[in-house]
Amino acid sequence: MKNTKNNKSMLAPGHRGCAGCGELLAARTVANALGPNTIIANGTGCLEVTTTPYPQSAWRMPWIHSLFENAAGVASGILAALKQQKKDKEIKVVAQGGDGGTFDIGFGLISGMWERGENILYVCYDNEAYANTGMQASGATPWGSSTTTTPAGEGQTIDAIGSHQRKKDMIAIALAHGLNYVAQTTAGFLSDIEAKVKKAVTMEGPAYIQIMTPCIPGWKISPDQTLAMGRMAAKTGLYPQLEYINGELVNKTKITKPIKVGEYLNAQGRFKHLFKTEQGKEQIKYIQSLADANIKKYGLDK
Ligand SMILES: Cc1ncc(C[n+]2csc(CCOP(=O)(O)OP(=O)(O)O)c2C)c(N)n1
Ligand SMILES: [Mg+2]
Repeated sequence: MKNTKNNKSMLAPGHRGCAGCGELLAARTVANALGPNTIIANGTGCLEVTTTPYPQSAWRMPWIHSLFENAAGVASGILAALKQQKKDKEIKVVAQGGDGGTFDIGFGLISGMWERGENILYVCYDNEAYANTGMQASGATPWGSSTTTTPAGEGQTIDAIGSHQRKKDMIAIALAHGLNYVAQTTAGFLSDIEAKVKKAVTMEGPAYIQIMTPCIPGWKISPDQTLAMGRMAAKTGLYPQLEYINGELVNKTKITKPIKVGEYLNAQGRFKHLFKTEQGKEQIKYIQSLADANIKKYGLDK
């Protein structure tokens, strides 16, 4: 067995995340890419709850949790204090949280932090629902997903398909704030996460990285499917790997042979109901049209 004392990972093993958790895998990759001269402000959610059961912490770096909604506000305060001490050039401030904390509940403070142009990296771990409290739908929940607040049902009403709200386009919202660095990737590509974090910290001003992180119980997948789901999400076109610098799309990972969304959806329990009814099958066609639109919008086939 590995001696954990010699394990230099910034996020130690032995935390309470589910086996195969995409969020923990991505967070460890982010933390290792950031290194020790970093202070992280974390919103409430699975990432916080599983890594810091009081009085323990799995973080081998300065890390603070205050409330669900205020990771960005806490990060702004930390940066102000570092500036006062003239340490803001040597220590990187990072705020992070889940999709609920980012797309919905913490959004006001994130928008303010971006508006102020502060030199803070924000990382969103997007498992497409409020996972920590039992998988309620968030602004990041995709069309057709069954969650505890949008449960799939019987019959022909639109409610039977699960969520029938479009996923909020946070990448476009981040770009609209004029951020210098905006990127998207998934937990299926750990070296891509690492490269994007390392790039983001070289940029002056606010930066945003959004990482799709498959959730074992919430997506009703097995622990060995995390990487495959992350990769498939990108390769369908539903969750492309993108990198914007100064508002320009400078990097996109090409999709030469797109995977059909049906293959991706059928692998997950949260979409299983769509395959059982005619109405559901219509939704699969609609979800395919969303993936196709992304491929066109970002020129992923070129
Ligand atoms: C103001 C406030 N509202 C609700 C909660 C309850 N709550 C804690 S964690 C959580 C879900 C977090 O979801 P997300 O941000 O997507 O992170 P995940 O757990 O999915 O990683 C909720 C609703 C809270 N702690 N504070
Ligand atoms: Mg979530």
